[in-house]
Amino acid sequence: MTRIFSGIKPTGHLTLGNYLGAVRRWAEVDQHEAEALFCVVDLHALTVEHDPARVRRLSRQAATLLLAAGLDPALCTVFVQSHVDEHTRLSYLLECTATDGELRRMIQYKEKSARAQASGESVRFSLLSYPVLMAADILAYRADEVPVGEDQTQHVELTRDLAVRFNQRYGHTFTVPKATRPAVAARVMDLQDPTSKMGKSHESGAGIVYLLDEADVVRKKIMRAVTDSGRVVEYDRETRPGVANLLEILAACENGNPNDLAGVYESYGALKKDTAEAVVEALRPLRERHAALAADPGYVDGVLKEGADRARGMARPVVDAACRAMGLLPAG
Ligand code: AQP
Repeated sequence: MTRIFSGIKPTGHLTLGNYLGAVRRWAEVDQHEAEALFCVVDLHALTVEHDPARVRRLSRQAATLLLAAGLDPALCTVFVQSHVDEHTRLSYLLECTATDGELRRMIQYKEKSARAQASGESVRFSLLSYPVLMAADILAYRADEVPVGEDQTQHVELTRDLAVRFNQRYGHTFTVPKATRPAVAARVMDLQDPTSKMGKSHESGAGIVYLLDEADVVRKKIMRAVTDSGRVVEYDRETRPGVANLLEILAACENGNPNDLAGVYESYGALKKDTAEAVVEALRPLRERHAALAADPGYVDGVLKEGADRARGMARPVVDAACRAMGLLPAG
């Protein structure tokens, strides 16, 4: 059976981008068709300025939202990265496999380090090394597939390179995984700046639909989405990124096709109105289940503990094998 691994960073409140680009497919498809592991990758949230109490809160909230979105602990494994030490053990071994040059080529590193430097902040070493930790997250489970949005493709490529290099040098240890992407909404854009990704850690909330936003807030954000001065509804990501983003969001919510939907609308206003309603409806069941689960944190903690136990049982033999392959003396 195909094994799948994917994760979500508790760097902010989960967004519509996370849902349409990743989580919805985990719940609707992946957990049913594969042996799937889904992880709140809390260690990744430490690579930038953060408030410890907030990371803790957001980690539990992210796990709760994953369950609210439909992940079923009877079908898949849901856990928190820092609860399974094998991720950091393997990460070091892979740091000894990766090169400085290939990590400095990562687009996210270039963008985020430039942003940090521009605002006078120091750049943490972990921002450079975290794609290696992400590789460890995936390789520790010998995952075959990694369902991710477009922004993570380069990191999965790095993971593949490290797996191949390690296997060649030290003997076959890891499965070489591949990234898979959703058909639409692989990259949901910020409603106020449709040339940049809707990211949960971005500062301005006006262009970001959070999964826990009230219905009226969602409507307001979408009705105020930046479009352009044209009038004809056309699907063209290059020349009309704002309209294209709305069409993709609507298509994702209705399992439609953005090109076909473009032909249905005669005004931007009508497109926005239908997109807003489609998003409100898509998020309604999730918000309702979240409210019920949030009232029972003991249940969520129990799911995470069981998930971590199961994940550890899968990762430990793989990481032990990697240690032996690299020349480390077994602990006895
Ligand atoms: N806008 C998006 N459109 C489609 N997919 C997206 N994903 C994230 N944003 C979009 C996918 O959601 C999964 C988890 O994402 P993440 O937690 O790794 O990243 P993030 O939500 O983008 O968080 P940040 O902190 O806001 O991100 P960065 O660090 O990029 O600034 C992934 O599968 C991701 O592809």
